[in-house]
Amino acid sequence: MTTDFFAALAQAGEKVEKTLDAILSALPENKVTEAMRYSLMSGGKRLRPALVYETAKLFGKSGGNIDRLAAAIEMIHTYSLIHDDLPCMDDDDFRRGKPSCHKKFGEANAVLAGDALLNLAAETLLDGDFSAEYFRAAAFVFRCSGIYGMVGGQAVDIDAETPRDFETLDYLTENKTAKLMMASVGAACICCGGSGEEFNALVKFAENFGKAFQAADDLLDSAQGDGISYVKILGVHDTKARIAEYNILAGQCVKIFGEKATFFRELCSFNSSREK
Ligand code: GRG
Repeated sequence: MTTDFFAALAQAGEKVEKTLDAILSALPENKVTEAMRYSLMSGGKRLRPALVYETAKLFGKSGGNIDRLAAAIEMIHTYSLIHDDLPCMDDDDFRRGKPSCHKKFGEANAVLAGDALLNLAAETLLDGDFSAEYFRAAAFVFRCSGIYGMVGGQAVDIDAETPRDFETLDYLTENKTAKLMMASVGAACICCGGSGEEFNALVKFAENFGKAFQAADDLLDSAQGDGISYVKILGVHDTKARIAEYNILAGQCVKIFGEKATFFRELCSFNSSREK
């Protein structure tokens, strides 16, 4: 990866944190808002905001609506992590090396913090400068994060009767993990007036990148738990081969953007070598 790649990632992090901080500062002070801040500002990689900002850059765009998209998607991502860590889901005591939200604030506050973040994501987007494109972009974000997307994937994941085969793994990875990345590039593309061809290319990139991302996550997670994972179904060797295949497919998707898509290509290399 080049220094430009890391600079772009850091810049996306700074920008989204500025927006998030401004939104959080206006909230009333209580245990739930403390829990929201704790989870939102605790060292996430900010990959989804980076996908939003870098997509906008492909079209030479930036501005308030793009900031809102990046912040809203990071809120949805954070709510999903808070709820996923709860005892009734994955039951994780730690997140990003710190006590998970419910361990620090108790289960009731963690449930409400997640709920409030999802709601705040909607409020943030509804606060935007509306155009027909912006409306379609916001609708795409919520389509990708609900039962047709992230929640739908999680529903299959937690169902003990789900067949433990590759087809199921592929379905739930596309929904649970990739859909929010597809939302990031797709919504930004719509917002910036991208063509249908550009939208399809970016969303397909994010689908392949998201699958590679989940497979890399499974390789990093030595615990593996009870759920379904690439390593359990394919083994370590074939999981690595899959990641390489997804990276190639992802790279092909963004070819139409030529040199401008360097960030997207480097993101795939970053994923293959990441340690967290
Ligand atoms: C509870 C509705 C609901 C959904 C939960 C996203 C999710 C579905 C569960 C989280 C656990 C998990 C393994 C999700 C897959 C996606 C993933 C690898 C998330 C972690 O994303 P990163 O690495 O997180 O971008 P950071 O910490 O960098 O923000």
